[in-house]
Amino acid sequence: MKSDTKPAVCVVGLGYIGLPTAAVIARAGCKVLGLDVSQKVVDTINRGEIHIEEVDLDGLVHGVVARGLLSASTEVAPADVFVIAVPTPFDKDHAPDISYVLSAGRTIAPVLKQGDVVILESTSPVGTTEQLRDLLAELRPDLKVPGRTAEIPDISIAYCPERVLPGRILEELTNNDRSIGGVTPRCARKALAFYKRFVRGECVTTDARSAEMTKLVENAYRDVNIAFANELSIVSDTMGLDVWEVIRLANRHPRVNILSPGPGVGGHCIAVDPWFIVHGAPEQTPLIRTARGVNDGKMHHVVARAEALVEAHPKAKVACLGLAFKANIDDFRESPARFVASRLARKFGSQIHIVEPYAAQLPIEFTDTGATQIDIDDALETCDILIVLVDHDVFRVVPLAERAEKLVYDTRGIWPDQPQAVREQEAALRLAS
Ligand code: SAJ
Repeated sequence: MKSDTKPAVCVVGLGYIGLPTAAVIARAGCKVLGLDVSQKVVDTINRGEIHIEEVDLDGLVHGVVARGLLSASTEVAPADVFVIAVPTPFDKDHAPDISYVLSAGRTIAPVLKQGDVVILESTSPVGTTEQLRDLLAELRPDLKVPGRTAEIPDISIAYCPERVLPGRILEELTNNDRSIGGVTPRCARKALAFYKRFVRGECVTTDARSAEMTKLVENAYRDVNIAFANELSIVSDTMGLDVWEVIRLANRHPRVNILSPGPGVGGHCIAVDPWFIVHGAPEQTPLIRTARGVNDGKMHHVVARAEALVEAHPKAKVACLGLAFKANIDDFRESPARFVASRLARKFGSQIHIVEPYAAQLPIEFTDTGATQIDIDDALETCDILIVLVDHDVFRVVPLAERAEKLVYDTRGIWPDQPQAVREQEAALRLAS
C-alpha cells in the first residue's frame, strides 16, 4: 500500500461499532467492504439502510453506499487494512470470551498479503492482540508476522480500542483521541497512518498490551465512580436524605465531581469490561470487583423500594418510565431499567404500565405478565405512581404542573422540583376515586 493511495479496507463485524466505523472510513474516501455473518444485516446495508439506531447514521450509510464506497458481504475479500470490531462477551463466570475475535482472524487469514495492516478494535483482555498474531502466524506460515521474526514483517498488527459513546458515535469516532497499540512500534506507526485518515482527535501510539488495558481501565474507572454515587444513594435512602441535593452541594467543591446514581449500570461495556481486569488479576482487584457488586446491587435495591411503594398502594396505576440502558437510545441490552420494570410486571401484572418511546413493543419477558405499553401522555393522564427508570429527554421535559399530583420514585433525579419525590413512601397518594 503506497501512502498516497487510499487503502481498501475490510471491517469485520457490522454492529454498533463496526458499521459506524465502516461508514466513517468510507466517508474519508476509502473503499470499504463490511463483513458480517448475518445475511440480513448485509442485505440491509447494501440497500443503503441500517439495522441499528444511531444519530445521523442512516444518512451517512445511505450516502456512502450510494457513492459505491461502502458495501457489505458475508464473504471476505482481499484488502489493505482489516479492522476487527466483533463482540467480546463474558461467560457465566465472568471469563472473557474472545472466540469471535479468533474467528475473525480465521476469516481474514486466507486473504492476507504482504503489506496488510490488521487492527483489533474489540474490547479485549490483555494479551488478545498477541493471541490474534499467533493465530495468524499459525494459519499463514508463509507470512513473517511482527514480534516473531527478526526481519521486517510482512504484515502489521495493532490494537486500537473504540471509545465512543452510544448516541454520539459519529461525532466521537472522528473527534476522540485514540490509543494505538502496536505489537511492535512499526505496527503502531502503520496503524497510526491509517487512523489519521479519518480521526481528528490526537492518535497516541503505545504497545498493544497497554492499549488493551487502557480500554478496560477507562470503563472500570467509570464503573467504580458510578458505584460510589449508587452507594451514596442507598445510604441517603436509609438516612432519609435527598442524594441529589447532597451530590449537588458536594460537587460545588472544586475537586469533587460525583457522578449520578441510577437504577444500576447497564449496557455491554461498563458492566462487562471491569470483569476482564478482575479475571486477569483476581487477587489484586477487590475495589473493581466490589464496585461491580454495588452497581448490580443497586438494581435490587430499586426493585425492593419500588415493590414496597406499589404494595402500599394496591389500587394505584403505576407507570415505569423507560426500559433502555440509558437516555435517548433504543438499546435495551443489560438494562437495569428493563430488569426493574420486568420484575414489577411479573409481580403486579396489569397494575404496571410501561412507557418506552424507543421500543415498538415490549421485550419478550413482559409477555403474559399483564403489563401494557402506554405513551407518556397516557401515563401522565391516567397513572398515579411514576417510577422514573431512564432519563430520556421526553421524560425530563415534563413540566411540574403535569406531575405535581403524582407519587414519584425518581431513580435518575430528573425532576428535582417534584414535591414528594424523595419520601414518597410516607406521602399521601391521591388515588383517582
Ligand atoms: N450511568 C450512571 N451514572 C452516571 C453515568 C452513567 O448510572 O453518572 C449509567 C448509565 O445510565 C448506563 C451505564 O452507566 O446504564 C453506562 O452508560 P455510559 O453512558 O456511562 O457509558 P456507555 O456504556 O454508553 O459507554 C461507555 C463509555 N465509556 C466511558 O465513558 C469510560 C464509552 O466511551 C465507551 O466507548 C463504551 O462504554 C464502550 O464501548 O466501551
